[in-house]
Amino acid sequence: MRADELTQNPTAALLRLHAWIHLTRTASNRILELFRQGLMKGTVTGGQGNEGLIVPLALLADKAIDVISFTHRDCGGQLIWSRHLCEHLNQYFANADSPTQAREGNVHYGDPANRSLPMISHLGAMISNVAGLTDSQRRLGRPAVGFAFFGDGGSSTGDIHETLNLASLLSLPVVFVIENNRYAYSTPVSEQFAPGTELWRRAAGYGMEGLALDATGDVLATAKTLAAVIDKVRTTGRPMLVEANTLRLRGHAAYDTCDYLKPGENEAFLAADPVPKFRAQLVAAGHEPAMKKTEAELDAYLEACIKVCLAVGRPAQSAEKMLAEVCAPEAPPLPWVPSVDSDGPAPDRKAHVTMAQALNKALFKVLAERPESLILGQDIATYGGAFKVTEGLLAAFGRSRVLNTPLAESACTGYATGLALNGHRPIEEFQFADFATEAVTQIALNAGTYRFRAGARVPLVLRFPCGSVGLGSFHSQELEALFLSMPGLKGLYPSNPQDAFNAVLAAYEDDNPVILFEHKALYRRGKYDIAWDPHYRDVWSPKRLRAGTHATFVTYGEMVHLAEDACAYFENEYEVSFDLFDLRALAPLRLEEIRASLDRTHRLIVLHEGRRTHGFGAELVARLTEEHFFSLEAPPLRIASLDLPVPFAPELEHVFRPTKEKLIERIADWLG
Ligand SMILES: Cc1ncc(C[n+]2csc(CCOP(=O)(O)OP(=O)(O)O)c2C)c(N)n1
Ligand SMILES: [Mg+2]
Repeated sequence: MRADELTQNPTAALLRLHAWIHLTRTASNRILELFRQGLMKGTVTGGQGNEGLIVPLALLADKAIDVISFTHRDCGGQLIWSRHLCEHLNQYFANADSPTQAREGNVHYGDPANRSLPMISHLGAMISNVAGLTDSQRRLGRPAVGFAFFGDGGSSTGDIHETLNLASLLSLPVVFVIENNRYAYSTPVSEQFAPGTELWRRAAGYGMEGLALDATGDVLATAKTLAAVIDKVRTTGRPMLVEANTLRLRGHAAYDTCDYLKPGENEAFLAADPVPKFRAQLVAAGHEPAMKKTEAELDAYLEACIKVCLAVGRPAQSAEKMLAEVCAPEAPPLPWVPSVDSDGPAPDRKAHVTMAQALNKALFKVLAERPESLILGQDIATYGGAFKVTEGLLAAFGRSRVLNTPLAESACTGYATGLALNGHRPIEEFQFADFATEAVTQIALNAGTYRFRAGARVPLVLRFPCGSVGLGSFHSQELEALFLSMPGLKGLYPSNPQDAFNAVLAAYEDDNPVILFEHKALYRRGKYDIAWDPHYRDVWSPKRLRAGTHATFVTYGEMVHLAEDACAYFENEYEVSFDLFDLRALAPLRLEEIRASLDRTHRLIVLHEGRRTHGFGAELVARLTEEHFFSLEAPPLRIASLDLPVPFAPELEHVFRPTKEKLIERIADWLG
């Protein structure tokens, strides 16, 4: 619906609004009935009372370019944006034709290919994705507007603050809409904000325009206000915050007893219901015959769709298919210039660099050769990053490709995810891996699960400077076990400059979120030659560094160097040799070569820097021994850090983590 239709042909516009509002309300009511009949699983959170907002807004959005993510109150918007009413119903039935292949329930679906992003339960999480995808559209030259919704309850989350600030800072044309129905589940606004709080006024604090509108009143007036907002945001490119007064007529969800409502409150809600008011207004204007005809047609259509969807079978129970679709399939290699630099083919050219410089070279190469790339993070632009890995990139590629970000790891990761969903390929630097815990929801629950939930690709590289170098608990974490226990995330952990260079290219061209673990002690651990390596993708497999017979020794990251020293020691002193493997890729794990080694050596040593309990080594030992148990000649040796927060003083850190001396001692004991 074009904005000018509201004034030039108001009758047609009113009848169209009425048709969608009627379908939305009846579909929502029927879904609730079907749920109560036990035909739908999970839960149902109705949008009854929100139609006066979401229907005009979704009709006015430009569905060819705009970006949106609906909430659990936005049934009307889902119907307008989706391909067919049956798609919506199939999702609720969680049947074989569900748009999420029945992997997600009720409102948790969208159409990422058409820029409708499926919500996750975590309130507030989606709005940064909308901001990112909208920016992606703008970068591609499309005058898109984003629409991001959250409730009065969701407005208290940190993601909301982070994203409003980010959107204003970066001038992202997003309409942020607060659906204020005065309750968060059972909690009234009086227990959410200080008295007198008007949420839309927060806009001023972010340097954006804000306004309040009553979406329970005159639908045409609401539509005109929204049309003006959309036009302004599209033209100015600036975000806006709209607080809409809405209603939640059926409680929080189907199971809600609503006994927390004050006497008379429900009656007051029903009296304010925009749907009968709008209908009465149209009847008074003489439109009843036309409306009745449309209503009858839509009611019959809804029932026909329900019948069709009820006949669809249950989803196939294939573990293989689900497992195969957690990650996007392997993407074809990108046409890199065969050189460590980008100034023409020079496969033989070498560079003598530290690992930090190797990473810098790889990032330079990506930015120079791949127009869809950009990098973001704290202090990465002018300053060149806390570890100077991004030095010089701003000068070469400018601020739109090399972005300093505010301290907002969650929103920045959500923003990067939104960019990635639309074909951009962001590389995000976390100043220290530790701060990635601020973005666990965005990384692990959102970006990592998009593929499984919605078939979307999220090519995203997350750089984690990790490991202990005398900086204590909050600048030293080894987070591979935390993140890689979540499905959908890949992880590379290079131990030297060449692998680090290769890992950037391999991670970059992957269609999934890839965490690049960069041990800080390796950044400047000496200079080595790096060269163009046509087999750069081999970093996804372990590399055998030493051949030996006594045991298979598996490690990664900085520990590779301790292991090398220990292996040399045992070879020199005891004539005991080990098959030493640098794992390089932590997820997915490719253990074939290591298994073959274990078949020869029958003994296993696993070493890593992270804590022992629930550490990554536990998974390695379990996987490698469950198949080789009866051929093992010794219990596996697992060496890791103590189960402590990382202590600060060098003497204490020395006690905490594996050292060369401790390693030799443990292996010597084990050898007996
Ligand atoms: C971050 C987060 N915390 C808790 C919940 C559980 N929860 C689901 S809906 C809800 C209330 C939401 O209220 P509001 O944002 O006002 O939206 P409404 O349901 O009123 O439309 C809560 C607490 C959640 N989904 N996300
Ligand atoms: Mg609410």
